[in-house]
Amino acid sequence: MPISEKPVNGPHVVLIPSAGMGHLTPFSRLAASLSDLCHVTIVSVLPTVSSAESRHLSDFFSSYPHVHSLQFELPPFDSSAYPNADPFFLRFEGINQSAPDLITHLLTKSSKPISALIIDITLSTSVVPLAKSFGIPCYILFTASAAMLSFCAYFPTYYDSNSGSIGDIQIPGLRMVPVATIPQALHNPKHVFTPLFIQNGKNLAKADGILVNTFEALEKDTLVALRDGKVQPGFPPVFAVGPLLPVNIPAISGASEVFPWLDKQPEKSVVYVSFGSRTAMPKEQIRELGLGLEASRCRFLWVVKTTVVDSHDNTELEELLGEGFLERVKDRGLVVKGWVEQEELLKHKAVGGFVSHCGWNSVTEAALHGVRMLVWPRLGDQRINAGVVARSGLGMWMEKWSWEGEKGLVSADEIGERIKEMMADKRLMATAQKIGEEAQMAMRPGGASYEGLVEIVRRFEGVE
Ligand code: UPG
Repeated sequence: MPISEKPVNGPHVVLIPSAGMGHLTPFSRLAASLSDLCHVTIVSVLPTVSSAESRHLSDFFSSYPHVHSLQFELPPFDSSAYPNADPFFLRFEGINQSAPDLITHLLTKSSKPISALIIDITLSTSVVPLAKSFGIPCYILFTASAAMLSFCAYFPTYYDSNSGSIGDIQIPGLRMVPVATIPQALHNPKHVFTPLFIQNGKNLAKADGILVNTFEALEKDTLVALRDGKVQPGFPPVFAVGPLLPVNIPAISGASEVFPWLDKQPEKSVVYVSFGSRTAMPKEQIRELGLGLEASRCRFLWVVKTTVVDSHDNTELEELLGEGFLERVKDRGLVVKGWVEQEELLKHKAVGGFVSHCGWNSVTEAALHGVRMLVWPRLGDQRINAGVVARSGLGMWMEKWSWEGEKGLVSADEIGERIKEMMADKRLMATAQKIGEEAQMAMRPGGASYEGLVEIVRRFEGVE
């Protein structure tokens, strides 16, 4: 069925995203695509952690009025047991603790019987068993790479058989994940994230199916190993449904100077620099990055972020970047704080390279538009994602560059040299363009990811 023809009847799928734009963005993209094939409800857990999430939800529901919104006010959560914990990790834990109330609320308020749930991986600990107890099929939308999915699937087995100590991990049927690549939090058994991650990994295997925001051409070997049960015997069916296409919502009023500036730059000349929605670098490293961009002599558009939660960010650019920096680079660099329309920006003809923290949405957006990358992972799944970028030829990964919690600065000279190298590398540019064509093809009718989505809706129909 063409994705543009809206069915009058059809199954009803309820999406439960988790906290942070990195998780909400792929869920709203999936909701938009599915809403052409079936009835869709999105559960919003309120209040959101960041302002970006709150704006995104309100814009999304205004632009997609046929997607039903169901709000759930999260009961107060006592976080005193986790001093200094990341606010997004705390929210994952908070939602899990309130999951029975959330599901009861959903069953009471839902306007139509529920054919299936699609939930975020961070909620699988609590929601997969609850869904089973109510007889509702439960799928997971995995918002990171299939490589990270293979790691999540195997990690609990590894952890239990090594009594919690961590070294290099050989994923069965796939490759070695070096200890330095493993998400920081997992090195500490007492970290709020560690038991949650292990439980989520165990419950992943009990879901009715896993949707991954990736595509066959990018991660074929990993998808095959997961489907063949090599990584984890008896693993549920895995559907590659990406790169999920952007939603059509009005631009958030953020840095308004960006597009007029880009319009004036030569084709493929601009390096776009951004570390996602929630990754803040130490101030000294931000200064080195600025000096590195200056030393590269490339044109650049840099989105600076100093805090994990956007509403806490009050630092002035001049103070952050050092006196005179903005004046010195003004002819070829634009530095902004706040939200930019990244997906639109990556599509712009002036953008020729992307320096990124390797959040998976950023990778899929660069892939969709065939933009080469220089990746500097900072935390969590990002080094595992970086492996995908490097293996596929979409970009360069500087494996020795620092990662959150490690000492030492990456110098301005080194940053400048690598940026020049990326922008001069014609082979990298050609490979990225080819990946872009494959990504676009995957999402067209007949393409593997598009057909994956159609197949999932057929499964929902079977249980309606
Ligand atoms: N974005 C904008 N404008 C901005 C900043 C971000 O549009 O100014 C968008 C961006 O286009 C993307 C999303 O926000 O769609 C950010 O997602 P991502 O690139 O994945 O980064 P994070 O926000 O850091 O994502 C979190 C984790 C990351 C993980 C991802 C998916 O930090 O490691 O891969 O979630 O699970």
